[in-house]
Amino acid sequence: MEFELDAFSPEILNGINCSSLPPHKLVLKVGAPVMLLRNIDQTNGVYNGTRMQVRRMGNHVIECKTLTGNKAGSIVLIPRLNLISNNETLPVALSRVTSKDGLRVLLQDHGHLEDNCTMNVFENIKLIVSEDSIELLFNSCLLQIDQNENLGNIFAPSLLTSLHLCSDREGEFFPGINKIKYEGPSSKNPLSFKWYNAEEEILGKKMKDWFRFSVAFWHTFRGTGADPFGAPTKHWPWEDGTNSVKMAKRRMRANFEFINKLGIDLWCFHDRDIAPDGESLEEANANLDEVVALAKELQTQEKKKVLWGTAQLFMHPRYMHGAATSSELGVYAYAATQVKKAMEVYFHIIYIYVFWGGREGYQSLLNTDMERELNHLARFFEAAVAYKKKIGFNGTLLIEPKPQEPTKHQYDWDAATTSNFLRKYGLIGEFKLNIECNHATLSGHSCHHELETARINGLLGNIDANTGDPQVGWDTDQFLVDIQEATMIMLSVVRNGGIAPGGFNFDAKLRRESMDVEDLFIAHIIGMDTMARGLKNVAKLVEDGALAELVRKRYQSFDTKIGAQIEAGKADFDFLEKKVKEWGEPKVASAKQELAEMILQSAL
Ligand code: XUL
Ligand code: CO
Repeated sequence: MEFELDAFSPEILNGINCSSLPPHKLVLKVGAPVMLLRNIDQTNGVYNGTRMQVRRMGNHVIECKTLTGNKAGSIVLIPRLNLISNNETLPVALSRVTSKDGLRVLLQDHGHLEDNCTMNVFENIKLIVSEDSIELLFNSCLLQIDQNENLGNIFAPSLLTSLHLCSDREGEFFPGINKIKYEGPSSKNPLSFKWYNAEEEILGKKMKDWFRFSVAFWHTFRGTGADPFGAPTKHWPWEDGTNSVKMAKRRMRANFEFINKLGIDLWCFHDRDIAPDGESLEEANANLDEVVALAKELQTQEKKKVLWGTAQLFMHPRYMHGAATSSELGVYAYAATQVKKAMEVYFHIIYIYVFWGGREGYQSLLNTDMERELNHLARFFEAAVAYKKKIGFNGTLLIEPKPQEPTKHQYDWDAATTSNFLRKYGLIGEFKLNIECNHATLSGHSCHHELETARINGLLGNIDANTGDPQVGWDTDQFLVDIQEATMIMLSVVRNGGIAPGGFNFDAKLRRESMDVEDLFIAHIIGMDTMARGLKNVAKLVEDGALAELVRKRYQSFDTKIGAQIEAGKADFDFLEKKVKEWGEPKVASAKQELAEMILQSAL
């Protein structure tokens, strides 16, 4: 019999057109009456048997007017879905699901499923079982499964026997990855440090104390790999696709395991990336309280601390015109309230509070009162200083300059602009700067330039260690892997005598195409190794002394009595004119730039 059935080719079967079967090919025209053969949205009257009239044909949907049912006369969109799954094991019933109400799952052996477990049913489907619910994640959308429903549409029972059971990730998030150790430059193990040796002493300080490395929570734990042209690429195994407080807490545990395994003691975050925003300020604050309480507990237990924390004043649409520089008074007040809450709850867990003004700037000067906005920004910072003092928070306040992106022009353009702003408004003693390397290059400077500008103004507070791509003009936030750049950065840090209580925060993300959990480790390892090489190179330069000598010699004409008079501001123009007449044409020495470059290279 089977053999005989096989003898009919699909072409012949498709050609059968009889009254009891729907035709193989349905040609629709505008105005044609049709009947739906599947349940799409029963509550809205779009179900198996609904008669409709076609109004318009789109590439992906058909617009129809319903003729029968409880919502007759309404306009509905019917998706033109392919009913045949191209994943052989993916049940057709599931592939048809367009809303969570439409899903039915037969949990034949639910008795065997442990509570609090997550199962990867397929690549894009996860089943999460907890005490009071069973949830299904389908392409990261949460579908709640009602166990009491009549199990009509079926998940093939055989699938359940092949489910891979795993824990709810309250324990180990990075199984198989041990604590990263220093193995030296000859090691070929990607999960080892080749240069960063935490306890090794360089120029009188342990490496770990020069760097005070930190993991940026937003990139490492909230980065999805999405870009303006493409969907998320990262699906970390501990994520359940929700933005719940429960998920936020699990992610926090993952963060502590991650920094522990990397041998890092610090991390950085925004309020809204550690805890979900809420429908109201009260709800958002309650979420933050709950997650921070866990972070505090874990910090104490693991002896970790936050390098810097901040409030996210750029993501929510309310901040579209700015936060402290918004044209709307209510937004200014909301931003103040958010910073106030952040300061209160971070108080005991952070070293530094950072202000980054992604929306503090303008898109057009035609509709902008720049003077007023800058005055508002200064008032906002003054109020933050006052509040910090009021509550007795004695951490450092930093401003992180960035010239643009997302705003066309950001007021904290670069280190020089920001220090001028601080001076103008009498805030210079209250704030320092958080220099980010990719922001430096966006402003047309090198990171070394920005660090030197901050350093000579006594404003170097912290470094957001990352880099851009020389061929790309935006903030790509890559892990810094250029040994020469790292050496220049460390020249400034060593000249500054270190940056504690600041440190090096990896404000850097994996490339979109790197999606393995292991990549998170590798990226931080190479970032840490690169900075360690930079430090070691600076130690060589310091011991060698040739570069410092070159610079000293270059200015030696000022190491004289008259040079000292000039530097002390005691040489007026009449005096200098008298000297020029006495000396005649000055001799000018070579700048020795290539020699300086040769000396630097000998240390790399
Ligand atoms: C944006 C940036 C931010 C800040 C914190 O370019 O660097 O992540 O570091 O808001
Ligand atoms: Co940054």
